[in-house]
Amino acid sequence: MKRRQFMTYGMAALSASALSPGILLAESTRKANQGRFASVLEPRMDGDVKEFLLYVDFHEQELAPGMRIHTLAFNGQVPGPELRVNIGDKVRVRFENRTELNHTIHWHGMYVPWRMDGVPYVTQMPVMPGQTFTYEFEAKPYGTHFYHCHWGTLLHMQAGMYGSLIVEDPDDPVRKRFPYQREFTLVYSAHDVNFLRAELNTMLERMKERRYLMAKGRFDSERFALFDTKEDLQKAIEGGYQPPYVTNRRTMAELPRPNWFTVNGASYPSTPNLYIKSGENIRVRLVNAGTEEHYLHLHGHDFHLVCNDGIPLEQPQSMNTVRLSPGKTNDIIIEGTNRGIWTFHDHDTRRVTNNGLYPGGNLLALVYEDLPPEERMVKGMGHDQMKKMSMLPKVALDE
Ligand SMILES: [Cu+2]
Repeated sequence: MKRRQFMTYGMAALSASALSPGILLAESTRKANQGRFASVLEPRMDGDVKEFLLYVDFHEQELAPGMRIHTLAFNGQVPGPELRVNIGDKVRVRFENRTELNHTIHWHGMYVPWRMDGVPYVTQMPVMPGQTFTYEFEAKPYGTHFYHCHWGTLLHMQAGMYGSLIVEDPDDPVRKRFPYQREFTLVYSAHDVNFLRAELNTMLERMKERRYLMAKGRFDSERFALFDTKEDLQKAIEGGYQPPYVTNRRTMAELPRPNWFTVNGASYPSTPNLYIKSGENIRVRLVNAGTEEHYLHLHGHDFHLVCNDGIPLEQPQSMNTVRLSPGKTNDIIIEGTNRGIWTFHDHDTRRVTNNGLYPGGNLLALVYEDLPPEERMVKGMGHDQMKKMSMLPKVALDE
């Protein structure tokens, strides 16, 4: 069997098994699913101030079985932990930079004082390696927002520096209109792994160079001094200086072209699923922290678009596909009106692939928990076949 044929076969098996009702409703799947949402960061109370610690460090993220990449991550996870506060809360975020790169945090959609906005050289100096910066603001406005790094944004965001920020209102207008018990946050992103690898390596190399120059008193935040003479350079090399020649420092000829599409830091089959029961409403908070436009389509239902960029709509709109542009958040309510297993995915199907292979990317399922046992088989497939499917290797992605 040729390699390509094997892969096609492997992916087809994966498609059938990972979204089959029996597997989706298994206790182990449902338990694992809880780990596919960002954990909520608990604040420390300092008087009446909610204090959070966010740090950034390098992290290895598994996008799908067999596919790991290096990322920049808040608190060791991609996305970063979810911050949940009440409207009007006093919030303090101590941000620690544990990497050798510069960063800031921007509070996307929030009415923060302008000095807290996280734009380097505009509202603050970049938070340099080893430094800590404290952000303070009042939690407003209501709704689904997010935070992300604003230094080298194109790289740092797709490298993983983003997380959801939810401002709750005890008198929630959405909950009033559509009472719900369960909610799910889905944070979308897209990654060009070649770009990530090359740019991260280049930046790390530059930082090594800077550190050397800083130790020689040749570099500060305003000046990037090199060597005065060829002899100086030669001497430095003899003394252990590594010139920045290892990676290609030319400007990228084109913008990154993402080949991995993630929801909560993972691609299908590691994407989170949404669980619902007949008659139940669930709230889904959609955040686009990536560079791609997504056309998110739910099978078998219309849903209600209830918030746009966190702002509640006076008149919720019914639809089955929502366009989620970069930087947008949308809240939707799904009513449990059509028992079954339904996919929820980007209808630009280039983004339901992993490195060009379907199925992958931001494909996930809406799963009814009250599906009766007799409906938990794939139609036309016997029990033995199903069992075999679930025993096949989960993924064959390497070429
Ligand atoms: Cu950064």
